[in-house]
Amino acid sequence: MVVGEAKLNFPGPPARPGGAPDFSLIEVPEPGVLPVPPLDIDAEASEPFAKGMIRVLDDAGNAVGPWADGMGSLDPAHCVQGLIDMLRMRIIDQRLLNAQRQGKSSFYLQCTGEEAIGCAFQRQLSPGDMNFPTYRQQSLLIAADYPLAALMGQIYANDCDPTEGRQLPTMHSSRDYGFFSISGNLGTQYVQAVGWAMANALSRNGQIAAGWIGDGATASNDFHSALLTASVYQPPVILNIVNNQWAISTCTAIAAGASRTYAERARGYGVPALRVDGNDYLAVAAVSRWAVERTRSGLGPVAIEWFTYRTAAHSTSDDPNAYRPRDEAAMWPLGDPVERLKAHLIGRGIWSEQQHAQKQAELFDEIVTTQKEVEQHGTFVNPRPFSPAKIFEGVYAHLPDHLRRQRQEMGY
Ligand SMILES: Cc1ncc(C[n+]2csc(CCOP(=O)(O)OP(=O)(O)O)c2C)c(N)n1
Ligand SMILES: [Mg+2]
Repeated sequence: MVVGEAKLNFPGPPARPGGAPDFSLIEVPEPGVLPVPPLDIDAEASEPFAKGMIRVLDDAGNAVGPWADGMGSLDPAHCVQGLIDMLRMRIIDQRLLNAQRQGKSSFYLQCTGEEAIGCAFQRQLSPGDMNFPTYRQQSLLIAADYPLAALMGQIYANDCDPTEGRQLPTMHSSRDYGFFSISGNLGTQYVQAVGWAMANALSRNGQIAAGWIGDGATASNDFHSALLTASVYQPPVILNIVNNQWAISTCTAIAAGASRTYAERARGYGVPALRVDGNDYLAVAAVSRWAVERTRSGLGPVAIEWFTYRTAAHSTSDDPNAYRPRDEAAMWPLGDPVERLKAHLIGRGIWSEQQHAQKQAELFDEIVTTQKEVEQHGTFVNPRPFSPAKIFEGVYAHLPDHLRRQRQEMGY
């Protein structure tokens, strides 16, 4: 028997600024290897899916394996729509980042590199289904065709903002577009999604919920209580884990601990779980369609770990060059979701470099035109603030007397 000394483990990232990016510990399985499991798969049988990784697109842009054609995601119109959704998302993120840098808003937060996840997932949902997103799932709104003026108005907190200046920029809210109000307290989305799904199972209306959480936030208690509750009551909920390798400046090894994957952790609660290449639009679309079908058929919850990389800063309040090598994003072994889908479509002859450039220019014009219109309604540079009386609206159906008096004292 080996006798040692007790010591603590302090996980760190594989490389720090000034060092060479190191992804040698990341296993990238061949695409096309894992089968499409039966919809009623249980947690035990889902082990290879939770430990492995479902991938469709190979390095040359070919779609391979049973997930490629089995779920109908190769339909040309669907693929082109996916590329346009992601391009639109990327341009909007860039424009709103620039606007914050120009002092026109207080805050912004991009999802660059993660566009495939929200865009492909949303296209598989139906009206009435409800996402419980974090601040990095604006791509769900893009693929739900949410009005751009409302999305941008929310960032400027002007009168185009449906949340009327009450929420931090990026914390959108839209019942009609299946996007539950974002809570800044991470992890809460998971318990809310499970609770909403339970209520909907009781009323038998056929709608499903989707909870969203980042890798870092899986360390919160809410992650665990939501999974346990889902495992007990079997409500119609898809529990998404977006593993983008970072939680602000904290590397994913801290939240992962000794677990091999986050999908494995979910499986430990008795919830079937799959892990997917989140930078592969076709894999995301196919697995999302499978999960939606399973959940809507009353087969209980399912967890999905989307494996990706946060290419941009955490937010406009963050500088990743302080804690990771400058060129780490460019070295990410699973590539860029836009480039990979584009290469696939060009390879199939249903897209071209010329069409791509033209579409990008069209989208840019459309987005800039809307942005200019929305900015006329007020930004931090030309503020047109809401009346302070707004704080008394939108919370109570009937304003309590003490608040009515306070409003009167304020002169409204
Ligand atoms: C309960 C709670 N704790 C801490 C924070 C502060 N916080 C905001 S974002 C963030 C990192 C979250 O990382 P991750 O869950 O990986 O999501 P990502 O930003 O990578 O999408 C933290 C710690 C918070 N908002 N809520
Ligand atoms: Mg993260």
